[in-house]
Amino acid sequence: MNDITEIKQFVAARLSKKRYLHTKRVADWADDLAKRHGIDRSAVQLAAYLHDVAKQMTFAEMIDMLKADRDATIDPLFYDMPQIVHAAAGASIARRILAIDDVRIINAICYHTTGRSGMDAVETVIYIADATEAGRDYPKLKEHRALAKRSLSEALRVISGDTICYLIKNNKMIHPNTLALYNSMVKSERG
Ligand code: DGI
Ligand code: FE
Ligand code: FE
Repeated sequence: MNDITEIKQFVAARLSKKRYLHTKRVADWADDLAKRHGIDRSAVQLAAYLHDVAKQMTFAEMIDMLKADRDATIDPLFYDMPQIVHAAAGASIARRILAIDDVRIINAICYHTTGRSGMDAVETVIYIADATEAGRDYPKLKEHRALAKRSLSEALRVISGDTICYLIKNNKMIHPNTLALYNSMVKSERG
C-alpha cells in the first residue's frame, strides 16, 4: 500500500487522537523541510505518517511481531530500552502488512528514535521533524527548528547531542546508534 490517503486511515485506526495529531504535525513539518532542502516529498510523507504506527502496541506484541519477521533483527538492547522498540516494530508493519519496499521509507521508520550514522536524506528529515515538531515542549525548540531550516547536518549534530544530554540527566541508557550519529556529525563538521 503506497497511497497516502489509505496510509493515513491505517495509522489513524492504530493511534489515539493525541498521537495521531503528533504524527500529522511531524508530517507537515517534514514536508516543509523536504521542500526547503530538495528531498523526495512523497517518500517523506509516507515515512512521516508511518513513523509511530506501532507506538501503542505493547512491548510483548512488538517483540512477538519482530520474532515472526524474518527480515527483522531483535536488538538485545530492546529489553533495556523498551521505548525504542516501536521504531523497529513500525518498520516491520510497513514492510510486512503494507508491503512497502522503499528502503528509504523503511529505514526512516526504523531509525527515527535512535538515529544512526550514515542516515540518508529521508531518514534525516524524519529524525529531525519528529524531534522538533511544533507540539514538542522544551526550551531550545525554537532554536532547533530554525537550525533545521538552515542546515540538516548541523541540526542532526545538535539534536543528537541534546538527546544524549537528556538521557544522561534522566539516568537512561544511551543506544550506541545515537552515539554513533553524534560522533559522525562532529567528525564530518571538522572535515
Ligand atoms: O515516539 P515519539 O514520542 O514521537 O519520539 P521518539 O520515537 O523519538 O522517542 C521515544 C522515546 O525514546 C523517548 O522517550 C526518548 C527515548 N529514546 C530515544 N533515544 C534513546 C531513548 N531511550 C533510551 N533509553 N536510549 C536512547 O538512545
Ligand atoms: Fe517514535
Ligand atoms: Fe514521533
